[in-house]
Amino acid sequence: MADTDLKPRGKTRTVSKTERPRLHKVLLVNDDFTPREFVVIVLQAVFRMDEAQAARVMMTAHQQGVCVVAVFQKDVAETKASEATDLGREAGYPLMFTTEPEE
Ligand code: TYC
Repeated sequence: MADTDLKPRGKTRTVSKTERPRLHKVLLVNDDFTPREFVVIVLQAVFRMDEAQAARVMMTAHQQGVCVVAVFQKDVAETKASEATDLGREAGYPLMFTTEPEE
């Protein structure tokens, strides 16, 4: 009798790839009202930067309009962006941090 069994003879192998969650950028957006020193203090407080790093990030946003502050998992990025934006709002400034997925 002809062999009509179409089951694979060899061992089948399942290769499971664990995809890493995409990282999200936190962006600092320039505005015309928030004092530079205040932006530096917020960057130090929320993103644990030293004063020199924070001043560089602030100046990049000031000159270019926006600067990447750091990358985190989505929930961490969103929480930190909210915390930092809230500190500005509580002090009466329009300081804005946003998030977006990394490419
Ligand atoms: N442009 C502001 C000023 O001249 C300072 C500033 C820098 C504000 C960066 C926001 O993301 C910012 N006072």
